[in-house]
Amino acid sequence: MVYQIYPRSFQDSDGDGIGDLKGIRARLDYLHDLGADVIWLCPVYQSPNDDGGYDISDYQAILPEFGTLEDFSDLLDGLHARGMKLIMDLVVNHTSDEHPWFLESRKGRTLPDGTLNPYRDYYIWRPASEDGQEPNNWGSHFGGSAWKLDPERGEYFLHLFSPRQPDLNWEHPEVRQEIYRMMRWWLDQGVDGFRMDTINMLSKVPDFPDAPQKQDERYPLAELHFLNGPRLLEYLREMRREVLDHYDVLTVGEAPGVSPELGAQYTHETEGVLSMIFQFEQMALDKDLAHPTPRWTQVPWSLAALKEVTGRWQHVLHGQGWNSVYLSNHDVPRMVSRFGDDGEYRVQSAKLLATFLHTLQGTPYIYQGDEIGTTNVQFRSISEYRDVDTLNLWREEVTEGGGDPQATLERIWAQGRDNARTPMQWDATPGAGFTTGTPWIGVNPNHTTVNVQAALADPDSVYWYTRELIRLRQDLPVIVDGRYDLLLPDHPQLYAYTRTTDTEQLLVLLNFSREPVTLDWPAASPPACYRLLLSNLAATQRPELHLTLAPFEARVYHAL
Ligand code: TEU
Repeated sequence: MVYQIYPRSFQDSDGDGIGDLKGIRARLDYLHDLGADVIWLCPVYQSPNDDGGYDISDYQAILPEFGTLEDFSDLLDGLHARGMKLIMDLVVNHTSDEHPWFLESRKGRTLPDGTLNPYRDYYIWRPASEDGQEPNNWGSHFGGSAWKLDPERGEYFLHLFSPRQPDLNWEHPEVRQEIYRMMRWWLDQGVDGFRMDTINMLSKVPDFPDAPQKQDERYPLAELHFLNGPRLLEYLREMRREVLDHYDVLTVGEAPGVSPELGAQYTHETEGVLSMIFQFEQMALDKDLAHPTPRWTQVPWSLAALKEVTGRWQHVLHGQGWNSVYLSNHDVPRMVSRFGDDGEYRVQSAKLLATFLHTLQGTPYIYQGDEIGTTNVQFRSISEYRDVDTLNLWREEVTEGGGDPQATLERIWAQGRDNARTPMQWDATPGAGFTTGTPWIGVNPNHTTVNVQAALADPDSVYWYTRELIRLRQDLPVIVDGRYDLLLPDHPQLYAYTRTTDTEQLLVLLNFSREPVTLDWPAASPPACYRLLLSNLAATQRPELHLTLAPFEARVYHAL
């Protein structure tokens, strides 16, 4: 299991309201007890923090708010001493606009003394279009054009994310070598791998054509022209040859817009370029892809679509590549609020989602706080939000667009990235045990009841159930190796599947609804062969032929 830490929100050790490396170190026993094998640490590098540290100005320095390189190596030692590993966030599609490479690059093609600027091609520069506009119609992920005119250089630079995150020019061999040097440096410090941010955006279609427009979008997202681009595999193979092959590393690439077939190719055990990828299909289930504006409009997701997406990835990667299994991270709403029920059935549905994640084929990921069923937050005022994407949306729609503030706020409540970034809820004290000072972003008011201390004290909590699932996966090879087969494909409430090897079978029954489900025994073998391994409710040990599953009930049976 990989446990994801968003350091700014995990644990503050010095009362400045910002989580830090010493804070994480103080919680290593908690992570170890839960059963984390690997920690994925979101960026801790030097950064102006325009985008939560995904805008790096020095790849080989730690942001002072988080600590020092010494604190980092203490953390690494503490993890290794407990048999855990650490993967760093590798953000190399772009840097901060305060990175020295960018400061040099914007000086122009030639320097005042007439020599060629060695950094001139480190970023993607283009002149204005013939009519004096941006070079093309590409939009940024965070709204608006993906191009910004730099007054110093007199040209536009590409930024697929914020204007403070200029895209590096991977076509330039020296840029690639700089990145490989930096990666080797971290691996030589003892880190165990990388989570690679937006890794399939590195190669852009060279002539930068306009993107097709949906609706009346002024600046469409040009995924067609920058996802899985023409030279991507070449770059990743080179990275593997120059860096990764020389170390024992785990890599997971963030890769929206990848099909299972491509995913199998990227993660193939011998021919692949990465250990795993994060695919995004289940993250799109509640989005209306045909109508991208207004941004963050949520539509109901369907269980049929979840089954379809999951099944495709489970089948195509089986024996070919390796899945990463996740329903949440620092960019998306809390999984229990999005795919479960964060009211009456919070505990039950959080356990059901955990059952799903920990019984599929692939490596399960836990985002900090999901192990106690942390929920979305509803701040009353935009002034309480911190995320650049959220604040841009507000500016576009409300401040500049004159739209209805309440309507935008409600979409932020449902979809905003700050849902995942409120401080870790350790206890019921005013700072939630996260800080003794003023937290950089508000604590979710429900921390008085939803917190680690309460979860540890309650044998029926999401925490203890998740821990049991983690142990189960370690004990049962069928969870790692078994083939996935869907049962009752058309059932509107129940998600039922088996995992099968030559010697074992697992049967998973998940009632993804607020209504009870009654059914006949769905699997081939008679119930007597099956032993109930786990349930999020007190279920019968000897399953009957007719089953009734309560709302959000999950059961895992095992047959030898
Ligand atoms: O996210 C990039 C990414 O692929 C998603 O933001 C995706 O584009 C979006 O959800 C689609 O709607 C990574 C980081 O995880 C994120 O925190 C950063 O802001 C971003 O890259 C830029 O570095």
